[in-house]
Amino acid sequence: MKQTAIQHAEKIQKDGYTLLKTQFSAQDAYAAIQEYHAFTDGLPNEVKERHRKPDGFLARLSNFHSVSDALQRIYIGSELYYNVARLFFGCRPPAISTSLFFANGTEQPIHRDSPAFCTLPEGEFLGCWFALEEATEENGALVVVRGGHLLTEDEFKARREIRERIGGVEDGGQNRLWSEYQNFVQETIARRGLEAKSIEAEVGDVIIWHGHLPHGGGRIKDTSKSRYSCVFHVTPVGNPVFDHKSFWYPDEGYSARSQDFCEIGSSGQFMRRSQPAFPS
Ligand SMILES: O=C(O)CCC(=O)C(=O)O
Ligand SMILES: [Fe+2]
Repeated sequence: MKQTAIQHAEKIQKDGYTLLKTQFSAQDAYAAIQEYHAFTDGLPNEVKERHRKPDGFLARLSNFHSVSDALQRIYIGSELYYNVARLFFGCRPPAISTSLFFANGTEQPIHRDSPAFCTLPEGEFLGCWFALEEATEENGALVVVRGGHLLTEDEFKARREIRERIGGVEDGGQNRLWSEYQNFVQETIARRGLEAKSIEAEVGDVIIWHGHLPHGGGRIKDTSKSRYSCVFHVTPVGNPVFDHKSFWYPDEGYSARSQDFCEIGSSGQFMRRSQPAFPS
């Protein structure tokens, strides 16, 4: 039976994620992949080589949606996604804060995105992953820890302990804080006996995860295979989003990302103004 928007929003609250089947066409997915190739082919060789990974694919590209008509079409055409996100945000419309475009699976260890998308109040963030190609055991499906977003009992104590041990966010501190935090998340999951499970997806599917949901990229059996996908990081329109500095030092007065939003076409939906880039 088809689930309604409210059932999906409830599932995100309860389980930390939900899967929306077939929200856009394979044709639009193909168009987005073609646009990605046109864009990356046009980059200077030196830039491409700098961002090429050992597996031959380019590293993740942020904010490609800002210049891709096909990605914008896919995003605004997904009505169920919009209704679910809107309900989740207490009836405030979602807007794209940033996005990441992946050409293949990531094999990212289990982590929470929350240090990178720090909101006030916390948790006003959803990761919305759009499958431009199927994602399976072969090319690395997404992995989620159901219910792991609710494990918050030691949260502030652990953050303080890590912060005091590592120190500031400069000179590589940011990366060490990130990995220590993710170690804490993984240890908490293990202690509570939760297990990661993989979610296979078909082209056109959308997986939405809660900002605190531990998730990652599953093992890739065949590393020659692509797994095109785009994940939109969305927040309620106009809600300030801070980065890791505020996550770790909330009272230091670090400023939020720019609050310059523009309409996506004439859809009545919004995205933060941005440019594609390879994040470091
Ligand atoms: O695509 C994946 O394998 C993981 C992506 C991810 O963790 C993210 O974008 O936050
Ligand atoms: Fe993530």
